[in-house]
Amino acid sequence: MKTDVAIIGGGPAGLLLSQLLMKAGISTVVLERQSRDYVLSRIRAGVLESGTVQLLQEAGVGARMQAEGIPHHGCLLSSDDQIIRIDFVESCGKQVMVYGQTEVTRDLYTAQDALGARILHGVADVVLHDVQSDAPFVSFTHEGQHQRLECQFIAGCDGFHGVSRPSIPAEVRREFEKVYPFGWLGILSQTPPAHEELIYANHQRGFALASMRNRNLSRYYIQVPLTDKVEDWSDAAFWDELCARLPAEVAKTLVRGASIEKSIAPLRSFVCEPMQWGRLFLCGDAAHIVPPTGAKGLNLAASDVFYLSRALKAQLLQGDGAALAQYGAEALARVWQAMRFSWSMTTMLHQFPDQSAFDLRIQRVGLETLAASAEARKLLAESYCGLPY
Ligand code: RFL
Ligand code: PHB
Repeated sequence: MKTDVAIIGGGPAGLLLSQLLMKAGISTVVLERQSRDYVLSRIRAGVLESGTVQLLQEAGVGARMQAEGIPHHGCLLSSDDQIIRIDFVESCGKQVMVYGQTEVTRDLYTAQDALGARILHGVADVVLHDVQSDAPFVSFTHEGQHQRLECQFIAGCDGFHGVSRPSIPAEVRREFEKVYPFGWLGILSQTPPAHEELIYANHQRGFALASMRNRNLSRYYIQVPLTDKVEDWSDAAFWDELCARLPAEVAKTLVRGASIEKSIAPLRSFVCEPMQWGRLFLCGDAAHIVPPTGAKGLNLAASDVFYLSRALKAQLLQGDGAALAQYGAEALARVWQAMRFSWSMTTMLHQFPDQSAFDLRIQRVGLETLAASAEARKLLAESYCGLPY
């Protein structure tokens, strides 16, 4: 098999890259380890930056998002019963779109099918070869057959546990990591959202987030110790703990229901440098992970794809390799901004096991600054809605 760009991983990064390249007349093959149903059953991100929304529109996958997504003009931060509203439109003239990653992925599959995309599911034993040469290739097993995919470039879009990042030699790679001493227990429930905007709650019992997917589908999270298991948490215990952490007036009217999904995600900040090695280019979670507090994971995958698709088009359509040579540096500059933002939101809003009285005062003054200063709210809004590409 032969293609211009071999894409490892059929999550949002891989599918969006394939879509943008194919629309420009560049051929791709996507190799995905899981089945399509499995990829579509993963409940993950929910907030799209305005740049992500624009990119999805440019990719021709914006119609359902425009019809069914919910534009949000602000969000709330609460600390005990004090509530601070961040007005995105007033602060920075932007907004975000609440539309689930599952739906984005479904729309990408539909659009890729319409373009006749080559997406192979259930592939195993993926190995990258001759990445430093002009003729790289990927070997893999599909439906019991050992196969070879020859290509000009390889995009590593295979998430944090994929094979692409480890294909960069260990002596070249530099990894930066911070693991947080807690996780998020999340549930999805077929109930109306607690509030029309997202609420990020700092509480002495721990952080909580009230989010949503649509007018009758709510997504809630609570901070839990890493030792907790999903089985430890009945639905009733989850609702009680969530209500204890949200502002009282919101908790009073919160509608409880059966959980459709319940899972625990650990929180981590991680960056791999460089993001390119020879003809291999990393995109999305394959190169970096953020704690979800800033809603940046999926959006960073989209901005990587923006830079990489533009650079590959310049190279493959005009023979201009300047942007491709700069891909890693350009993407990493934005990645580190999002790292800092996600870390600062996480440290401001969570309870840490070894937190001192000093740390608590620093947290409190962070929230007080947001309450008092329009400039501080503007900075938060700019990062939350997404820095320009
Ligand atoms: P993905 O979505 O992980 O997709 C990578 C794809 O690569 C496949 N793969 C392989 N394919 C072939 N060969 C191999 N050897 C392979 N190894 C892996 C995988 O099956 C998968 O389909 O990465 P991508 O495309 O970079 O997209 C990134 C986003 O998915 C991610 O940043 C966000 O979902 C992060 N994230 C969240 N972000 C938010 O902004 N808000 C959230 O609420 C939020 N919740 C989450 C999350 C990530 C989670 N993970 C990764 C555990 C909750 C969870 C549980
Ligand atoms: C979500 O709806 O899953 C969500 C929203 C905002 C975040 C994290 C997760 O910061």
